[in-house]
Parts: sequence; C-alpha cells; structure tokens
Amino acid sequence: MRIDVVTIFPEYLEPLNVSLVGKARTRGQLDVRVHDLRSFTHDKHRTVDDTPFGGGPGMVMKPEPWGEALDSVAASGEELPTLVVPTPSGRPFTQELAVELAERPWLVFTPARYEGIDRRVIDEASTRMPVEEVSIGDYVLAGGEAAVLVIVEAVARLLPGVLGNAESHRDDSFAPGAMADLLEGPVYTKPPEWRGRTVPEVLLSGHHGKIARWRRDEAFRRTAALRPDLIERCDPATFDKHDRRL
Ligand code: 6GU
Repeated sequence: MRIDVVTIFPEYLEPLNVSLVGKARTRGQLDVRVHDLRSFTHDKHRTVDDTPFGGGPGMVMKPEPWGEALDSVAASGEELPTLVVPTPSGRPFTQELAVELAERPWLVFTPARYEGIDRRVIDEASTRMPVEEVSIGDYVLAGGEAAVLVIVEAVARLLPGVLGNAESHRDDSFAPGAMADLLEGPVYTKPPEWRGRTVPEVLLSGHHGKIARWRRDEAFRRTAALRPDLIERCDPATFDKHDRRL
C-alpha cells in the first residue's frame, strides 16, 4: 500500500518510522511519503492560512497550496488515490472503516490545522477521486496529524503480512467472528504467580474448550460493564444460553 501525507508539520509524522509501521516500510509492504504543504506556496512567507469569509474566530487553510499539493501527489502514481480528510466532523473511524481503507491501494491524507481547509478543496477533489472525511472520536484535536497516525496504525496492521501472526487480529475487539462486537478480556503470561496474584486456573488447564468459554465470558462481562451500547447493538442470535445467564 502507498500512503502520502500532506502537512505543515512533516516532523509530526516521524512516528511512522517506528515499530509496526516503520517495519512495514523497511520491508517494502508500505510506501509512506510525507510532503510539506508549504513547499506548494509561492509567497515569501509561505502562507497557508487566511481569515475566514463571513467572519468568525481563527484562520482557514487557503485552497491554492492544497490544490497544487493534491494535483502533484495524485499525478505521481499509476491509479487514483483515496483522499482521507481527517476532521472532527467526519465519518466515525471504526474497525469497519479501517478494513475498508486497508483494501485501497493508495491513501492520501490531508491533516489540517487552524479551523480547517477551504471547503472547495475537498469538493473539487471529490470530482476526481474517492474522498473519505474521517473523525477519530468525539473530541477536538488541534490538528489532524495525530488522527493520521491513529488511522495509519489501524490500517497498516491489517495489511497482508504486516502482523507477525495472521491469527493476531482474529480475536481483536471489534473484529468479526465469534467474539464479534465484544471487547477483549484480560490476558496473562509467565510467571504463574506474581506479587501474590495468580493466573486464572482455567488458562493453565490445557482444556481448549473451557479456555474459549472462559475468554468469551470475560469478554462479555467486560463489554456489559464498560460498553453496554455494544451489547444492545448485537444481534440477539449471537448470544448463547450461557451468555444470557451472565
Ligand atoms: Cl480527524 N481531526 C481533528 N482536528 N480533531 C479530531 C479528529 C480529527 N477526530 C476527532 N477530533
């Protein structure tokens, strides 16, 4: 997969060199290119913002640098990229959207600062390429760069061969399957006793059926306590008799 990011803070994207995403890049599974929006300005001060028409607080990002940046980046590949516009007024970012984005060959991110980008940039881009405006949650960030890091990490780990163990995302909270829509329960490793605290017996029993049942119960209990909305949203047919007793 190819990922381009256009930003006024290229250094904010440095974490893309680290850990899972960094490794995917050095392995050639991910081609990440970060561009400085200011390199698409032509004035001495490399201006990217201006006062909003209609008044109001803050500044709005000017259309011209974004237009040039998107023309240049979009023309640099074989196919059409999907434009991902991080904004608190976007479509909520979920595992489902992460899976959708992971299926695209090429994503271009346009994280904004200030009060956002002149609307015409997104409107004009959508005449030429698919556009997803995406929010990572109901809170306001000072800029979209942190959202890009979140989205890229969630997408990259879904790419074929990026996670060490292909089974690793099977039981993820929010992954489809038997644990669908349940939060993951607790996990344990050695030693079996630590500071007087022991690992639940069943996990040491080697009884795979009982272990699966226990994990599902823990997931169910945790979800009911922390995210009752996820249980409400479930198809009742996904619950068995044992769940109903919890
Ligand atoms: Cl994607 N951007 C900004 N600036 N704030 C956000 C967001 C994105 N998602 C939630 N809050």
